[in-house]
Amino acid sequence: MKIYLNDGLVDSAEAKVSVFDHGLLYGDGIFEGIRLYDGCVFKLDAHLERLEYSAKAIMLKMPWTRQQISEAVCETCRANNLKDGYIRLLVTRGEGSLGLSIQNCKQPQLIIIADTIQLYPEEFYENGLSIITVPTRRCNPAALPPTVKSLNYLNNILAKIEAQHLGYHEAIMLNDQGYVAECTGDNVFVIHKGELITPSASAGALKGITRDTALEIADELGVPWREANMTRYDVWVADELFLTGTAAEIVPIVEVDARPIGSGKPGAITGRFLESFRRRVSVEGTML
Ligand code: PXG
Repeated sequence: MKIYLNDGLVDSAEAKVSVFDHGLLYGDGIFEGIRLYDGCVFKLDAHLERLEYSAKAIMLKMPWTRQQISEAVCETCRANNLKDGYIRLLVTRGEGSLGLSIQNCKQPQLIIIADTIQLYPEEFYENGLSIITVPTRRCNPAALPPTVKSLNYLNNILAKIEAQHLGYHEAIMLNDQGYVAECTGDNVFVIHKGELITPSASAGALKGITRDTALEIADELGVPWREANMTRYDVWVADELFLTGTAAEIVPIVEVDARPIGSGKPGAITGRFLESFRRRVSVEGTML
């Protein structure tokens, strides 16, 4: 497998970073997870814009232009003969010293991995997924803005561990005020009385690229939508619920905290969103 490292492709065995890289020492860096569908990179520009915003927020100066990174992503996919897959793009603060100071971090590292993807089984889309709320909370935005897609995913990982210990694949995370923020790697949407509702970024949601696509689909389908604070109660009494994410796409949720959602079967509106999403990925994107 070929990996893109800083300024070109190297063999995966040669793709190495320093043990003094602040990405490793402190989770000091940012990343994107991107999908390749039938030779087209889905919403590449939106992912690279989010990457630039994350970099700006953590004061990491990237020495590459958007065009350079965009070409590097496509080059990595081509070099690995991929038509469908998952692209993990990381930018670390680079090699520094053992202190927190970034003064010695002179050279950010760009890593692009393009591989095949382990998808959720089709059964999750047909029958829906059961999830629970876990105790680990999303970070308070004043501590670390959840809109920054940083390499520090410990709170999401703890939430995932809590869910998996109880036999669940995904979990709802609340923010520090007790409102629903999102799931460990997916955004949350509720459908209630024909209206689509999702937590805002200020409630601790990542501005998901798939989330944005779901809002575009809502406009296309004429489904009214709004961002709002949601309690667990709002989730339990929803008519339909679904999650969005690059890996998951749009997954229907049929049970939360042992309460069936709606009829306990994937909802009809959710089905229309998933259909529209799958149509979009086959016609949109940056061609390799
Ligand atoms: N919230 C969080 C916290 C995420 O990490 C999403 C929402 C969905 O955003 P997109 O842009 O993908 O629609 C994400 C991104 C994994 C994995 O292994 C998933 C994400 C990130 C890292 C790993 O499942 N999802």
